[in-house]
Amino acid sequence: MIQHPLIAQLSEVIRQIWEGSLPLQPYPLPADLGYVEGHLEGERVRIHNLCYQTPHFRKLHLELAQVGDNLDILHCVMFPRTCYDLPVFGTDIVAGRGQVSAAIVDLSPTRVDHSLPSAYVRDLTALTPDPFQQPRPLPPWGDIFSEFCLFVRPVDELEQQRFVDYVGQILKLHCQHALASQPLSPALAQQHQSQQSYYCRQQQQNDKTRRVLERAFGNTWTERYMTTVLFDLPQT
Ligand code: 18B
Repeated sequence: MIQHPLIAQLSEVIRQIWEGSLPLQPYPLPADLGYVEGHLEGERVRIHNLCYQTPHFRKLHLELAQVGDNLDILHCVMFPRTCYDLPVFGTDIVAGRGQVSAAIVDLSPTRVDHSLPSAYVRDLTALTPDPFQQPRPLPPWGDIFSEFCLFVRPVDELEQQRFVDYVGQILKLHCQHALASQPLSPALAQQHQSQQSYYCRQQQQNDKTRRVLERAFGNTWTERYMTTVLFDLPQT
């Protein structure tokens, strides 16, 4: 199956920005989970993972998944080390039969009061993209996202391009802010740790992700995958 062009394009943008702006080190994924293929009762699922860490990020994860010959998924999360006052960057694109049904991107707060650092608020406000025709409502577990969260079904190539451009811009600004970020006090770091844990536990409740994986890999594997590869909790 050919990758949806929007997914191919965004994965290139993410890799280039990471490589161009961050001091990447390898991240050791469980040995059997870098490339996986499953085909239990439903369709065949193939998953490619790319994973790094840096001084500011405990984990940079880009995952490309293909389900049967009609679902194509890009998943990316940048988990900061909890001693920095940095939000969690996350993006997900789900495309089926040539159509993108979901495109989401956010810089999600890790402060206890759910605010973003003022430099982020300033820059994100300045970058506000032109409106999309089909915004989508967030699911109940989506209380983790910021007021800047963009969740849409892009209706045409123009909107797809607008989405990729926007993700590229906020990813660049996030890398710049991260590189300049100084460590927090241990007491504050602990708050960021518990907020980031909440982010992970909420994401683990995404039944749409879970169902796709369960049909190909079964319940036990999926639980392990969602809690160790996709949304593992930060260490204290
Ligand atoms: N996700 N997504 O990453 N998910 O991982 N995703 C779907 O059109 C996968 C993240 C998010 O409306 C759908 O409804 C699989 C991150 C939200 O109830 C499918 C993987 C974010 C929704 C998948 C994956 C995120 C959503 C349904 C592992 C945000 C809407 C598509 C590779 C930062 C949920 C549709 C709802 C939907 C699947 C968000 C099939 C398998 C990091 C909000």
